[in-house]
Amino acid sequence: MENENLNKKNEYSGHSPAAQPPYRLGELKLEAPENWAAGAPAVMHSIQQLVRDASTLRGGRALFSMNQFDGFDCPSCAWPDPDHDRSPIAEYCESGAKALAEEATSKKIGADFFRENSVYDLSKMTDYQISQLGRICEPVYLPEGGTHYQPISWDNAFAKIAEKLNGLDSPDEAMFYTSGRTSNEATWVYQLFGREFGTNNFPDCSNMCHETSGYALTRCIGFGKGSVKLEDFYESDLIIIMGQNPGTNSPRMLSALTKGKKNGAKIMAINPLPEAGLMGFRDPQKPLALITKPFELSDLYLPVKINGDMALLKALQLLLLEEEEKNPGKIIDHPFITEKTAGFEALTEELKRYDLGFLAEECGVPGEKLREAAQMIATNKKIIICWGMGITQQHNGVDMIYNIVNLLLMKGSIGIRGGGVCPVRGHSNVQGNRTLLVNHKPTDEQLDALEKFYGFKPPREGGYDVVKAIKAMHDGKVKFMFCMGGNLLSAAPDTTYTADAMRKLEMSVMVSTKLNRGHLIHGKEALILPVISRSEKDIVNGELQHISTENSMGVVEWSRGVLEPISENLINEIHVACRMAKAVLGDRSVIDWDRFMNSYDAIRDDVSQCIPGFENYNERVVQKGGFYLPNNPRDGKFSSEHVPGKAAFNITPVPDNSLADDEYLMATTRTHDQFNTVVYGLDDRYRGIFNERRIVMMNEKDIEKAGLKEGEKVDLFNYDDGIERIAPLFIVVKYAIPQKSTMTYFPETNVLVSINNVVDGANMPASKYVRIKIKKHDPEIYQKIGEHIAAATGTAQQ
Ligand SMILES: Nc1nc2c(c(=O)[nH]1)N[C@H]1C(S)=C(S)[C@@H](COP(=O)(O)OP(=O)(O)OC[C@H]3O[C@@H](n4cnc5c(=O)[nH]c(N)nc54)[C@H](O)[C@@H]3O)O[C@H]1N2
Ligand SMILES: Nc1nc2c(c(=O)[nH]1)N[C@H]1C(S)=C(S)[C@@H](COP(=O)(O)OP(=O)(O)OC[C@H]3O[C@@H](n4cnc5c(=O)[nH]c(N)nc54)[C@H](O)[C@@H]3O)O[C@H]1N2
Ligand SMILES: [Mo]
Repeated sequence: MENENLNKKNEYSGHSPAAQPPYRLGELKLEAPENWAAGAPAVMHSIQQLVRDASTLRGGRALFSMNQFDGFDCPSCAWPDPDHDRSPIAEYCESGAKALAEEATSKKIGADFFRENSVYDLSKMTDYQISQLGRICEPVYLPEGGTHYQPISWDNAFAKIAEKLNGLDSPDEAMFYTSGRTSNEATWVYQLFGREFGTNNFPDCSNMCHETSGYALTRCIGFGKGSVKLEDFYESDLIIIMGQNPGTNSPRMLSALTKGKKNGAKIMAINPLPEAGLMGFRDPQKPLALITKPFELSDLYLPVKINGDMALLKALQLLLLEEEEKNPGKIIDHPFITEKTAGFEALTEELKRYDLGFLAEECGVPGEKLREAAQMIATNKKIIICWGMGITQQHNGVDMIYNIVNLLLMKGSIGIRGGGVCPVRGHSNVQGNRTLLVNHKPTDEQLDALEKFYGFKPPREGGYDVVKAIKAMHDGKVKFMFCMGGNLLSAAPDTTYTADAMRKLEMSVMVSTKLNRGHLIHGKEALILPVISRSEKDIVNGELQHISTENSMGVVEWSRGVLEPISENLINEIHVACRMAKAVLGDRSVIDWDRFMNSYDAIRDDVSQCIPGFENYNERVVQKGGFYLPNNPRDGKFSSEHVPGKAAFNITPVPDNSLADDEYLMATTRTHDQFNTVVYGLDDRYRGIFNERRIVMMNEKDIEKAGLKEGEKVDLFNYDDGIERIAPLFIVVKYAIPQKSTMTYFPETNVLVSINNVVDGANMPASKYVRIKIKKHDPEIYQKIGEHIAAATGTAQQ
């Protein structure tokens, strides 16, 4: 083909005929879902993963250093580590082992690979195939109109970036994305550069993840993070887990739940799916546990409909009021409410207008079960509520979190030992990124601190979040995209729209460890800048450096890699940001970037002067267990949007979720074999679904009503904003899920999520609230899907 580069087809405007044969489905295998997580199979899978290729030594050596005092922070999730003294071997889990195997692989790709494979050819691979290629080991550049990435020196790469950035009409025509693996130190220099350059356009993966939590918690209790510590799980009476799948996504949380339960806590799970990790647990690190019975986790499981949580939370509050009437003064903590909160009376009045029958119908959980749940809450005080994406990615997720807080405030359960709010964060340093100002809307105090300390004037206008940034690219307002990690193309909603937006860019720059689809759907010019990973040694001027991260509970700890870097031609993210700053700003800069590059202690010294809570950062971060950042709600101090000094009860509506006969609600979720957009394998072991990811989980009755059969091939559609969005070729799987609720995997169905379907207030994609239609598969459907879309969505398999 004369011009293979998809990017040449920038004129794409809708449907063009598919040029490639359609995606071929794998042979789907179904088994009964598991009712417990971890245990021997998890250990076996960890080991298999680590020996999968010739990287046994790289991976095996690393595993023993993961989450150890002198090792590195696990690159998988943000769950905190228990006291390091207690565990003779590293605290790790199957998901952590997989994440590590993924970055510690000995497979690599460089100039030869890119010479042999055009961007067009690579775009025909599936995400799973792309994930298998290995680490990128030298910087590469795609010139305008080019068909293949070609090698480039680091200096030339930064010169190209400088030329583009300095040629923009305004700094706001650039955006700087961050995925949550970037260290605190890299975060600091990165945002500093962006702000000295002149923009607050710092969209980040939080804008698709826990923005909802930060937004809601800041407004109702005055602080955007969770209030509990790990120890609180050990002392709790009741732990409620809503819209979160710990068995797969934060498996080390299962140890904390088990310990809490052994100390007497009850566990309640609220989820449309009876997830294995909510039902039972075998500790993979305790040999005896592998042969004894699994440990039962949930005492009560409430199979809520998708988005039914609002009605469910209202019902629980209503029932608590009823209980209080029967036992005045025993159920609700009036002294706490009077002293520390505002708005309780108005809430009481409002709740009384609801009828339990209506709420039970709306949430899909029978009244008796709701009463049982309310009893558990009524009779306990030390209550923790944990939540994940099942809550944050709802259009009314902010309202739902207000109601989680309402419940806890009624019980006086925030700011006490064993109780509080626990948004379970995703990426291992997503919380640290935000603390250190990767934030599209920094506060005046934060910017004042930068201005005072460094002496430049940071921009004061709020910047773009993810959804706004994509729209701005689409409208031609953003022309330059820089991504510090991640895979924005596949993580973002409305893949067709997003791909279109990215193809309009003048330049896209991706700082990455491995190849992903985001490198293949690019701006006119594109750069891939490969970096060392967290498990690798970061040596500067002959000295091994450490970086630091903040976990889900606000603990900052150091981390130091142990493996030799996969290639000599990699630099680290700190040097990427500093060298970019030097190339772009030159003599304009008031900051000594070399000082940062020569020693990360210098970065931490600056942070300790600018961000409250980081005093003596360098000394405290190397202490065992790191240090806690300040947290007012944990100390019983609250504030809210309209009432300073007090936490707020909020009144919110129950949404109308009525659906036409042929409509369903769809939530997009993760399999057990992926880390976000990185697909490790094709199995979802705990759910008993093997060898294919293009499946849709449906209730048996819905399958029958729709005239479908299990195993049947279907196409999925969304029609928001009057546009037909198509995800072709899925297999119907019968699953224990409430009627009218369906579940598919992300990123395959992101193409169905409208860019306008967002969480009110937080402006995140509502990826767990998508209206879809399901139709029998039509082989002609590919005529409607141009190769542009196929390349962006991974359906152009050859
Ligand atoms: N192995 C592994 N670990 C990971 C990740 C990974 O991809 N792989 N990703 C990391 C990241 S960035 C994050 S944010 C976290 C994500 O971890 P989770 O928050 O667990 O995210 P999901 O897998 O998307 O699924 C959330 C759960 O929400 C449920 N759900 C869907 N809709 C609803 C609803 O309407 N109501 C309720 N109550 N529940 C609902 C689903 O059934 C599912 O159990 O995990 C982190 N850890
Ligand atoms: N439909 C739907 N969409 C979703 C979600 C959902 O549940 N449903 N979840 C959302 C959530 S919670 C999140 S957090 C986002 C995730 O969005 P992102 O964070 O953007 O995506 P990831 O898949 O985690 O990014 C993977 C890439 O990061 C790079 N990488 C890995 N490690 C490193 C490193 O150490 N340094 C650098 N520079 N690069 C590295 C690799 O090249 C890899 O390909 O997706 C969101 N999108
Ligand atoms: Mo996330």
